[in-house]
Amino acid sequence: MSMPNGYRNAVVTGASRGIGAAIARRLVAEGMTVHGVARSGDGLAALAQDVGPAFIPCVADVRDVEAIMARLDGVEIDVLVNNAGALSSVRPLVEQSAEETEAVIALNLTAPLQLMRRVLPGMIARQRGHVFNLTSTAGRAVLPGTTAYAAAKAGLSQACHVLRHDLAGAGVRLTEIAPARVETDFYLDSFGGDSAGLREKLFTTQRALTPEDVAATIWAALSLPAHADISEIVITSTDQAAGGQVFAQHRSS
Ligand code: NJP
Repeated sequence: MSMPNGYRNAVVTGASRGIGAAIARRLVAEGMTVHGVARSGDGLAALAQDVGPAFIPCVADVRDVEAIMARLDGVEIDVLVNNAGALSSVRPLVEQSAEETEAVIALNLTAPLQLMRRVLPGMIARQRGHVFNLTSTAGRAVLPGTTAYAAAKAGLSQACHVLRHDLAGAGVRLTEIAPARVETDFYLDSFGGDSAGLREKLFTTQRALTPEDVAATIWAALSLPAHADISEIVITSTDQAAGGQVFAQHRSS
């Protein structure tokens, strides 16, 4: 299978489940070799078993960028998807511990910046590459209880705007994807409590996006001609508006 723009190797962070696993699965299906980063070896191994040898597990904490780069030594990375992220808890900033606030920023903002800092020089030298940063509608709308997470995602979004100046003329593309609600375990971890009830409310009574919708969006941007660079995409389900502040009750046809 010939890849668009000669891209062969991708790195997807947070590939053990959810959106990252769907992206990895899609890129492998389209013919790419995907290095999937996450802390959970079991999740990555299960995906490798399912999709085959073109998916290569890289068990690492995304905050340890040098460990990841050591594992990827010699790989010409054409596509980087900074997807690993977490909301942590949903509560006022003053109720978070100092450690929790710091961890949210380290995961959602510092790690993607550090990974881009290390991966972009190779892309620029080869004049070939595409970086995706998964941000959030929480970085654009006001969702109470998400102060540190929203700040990290808004910060990553602004970093993309500034980085595009550095990248102008380099032949390297940079796309921010800001999804609204996607059906993964993301919220279940953050809200705690009755996960079956929460799942019913978040994903059935109100319709959400699927991880595959986000993977298809990434593929659509990737498969454009190399000079066409989509800067940002906000994607929501048709039942959602205003960055998650408004949900219509789902009306099935
Ligand atoms: O999250 P989830 P999603 N080092 O919880 C990994 C954004 N987003 O797929 O390490 C390395 O199902 C974790 O693996 P593990 C969101 O902010 C989502 O929904 O094994 N990896 C797992 O693979 C995030 O940026 C929604 O625990 C680490 C993955 O990250 C992206 O979309 C809405 C790690 C998380 O899987 C994917 O979220 C929105 C670490 N330190 C934005 N920590 C949504 N779902 O509705 C975590 O606006 N991971």
